[in-house]
Amino acid sequence: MPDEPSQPPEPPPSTPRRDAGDGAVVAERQTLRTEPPGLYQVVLLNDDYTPMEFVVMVLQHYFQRDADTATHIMLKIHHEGRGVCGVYTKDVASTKVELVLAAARRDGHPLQCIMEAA
Ligand code: TYC
Repeated sequence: MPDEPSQPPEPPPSTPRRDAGDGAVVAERQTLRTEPPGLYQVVLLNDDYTPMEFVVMVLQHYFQRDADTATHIMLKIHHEGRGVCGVYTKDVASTKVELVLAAARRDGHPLQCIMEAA
């Protein structure tokens, strides 16, 4: 195999290039900005049929609340119509909503669980 001339590696095609004036083309350094992930609150809505014990179980099992905190949040939802269970990234919030709704439907409860931008 013939010796290859020692050339610097080509930048990837998407890298902006400019002529440095001496005929050489250099790759510009790009400042990469990554947006912080958006946060979403998972909210439970009140209804007249879902048992209080089931809502407390949901808050403990899916949102890692201790018994006292879960009861407090459940009563807040019961009296005010809605309550925040926790704040998560989009994928985590979406998964929690799906899991809570699946558990509620499995047990025959009409519990509503939604996510909204925090
Ligand atoms: N209001 C329900 C009852 O009296 C209890 C309840 C609380 C239901 C919170 C839903 O998200 C909820 N059994």
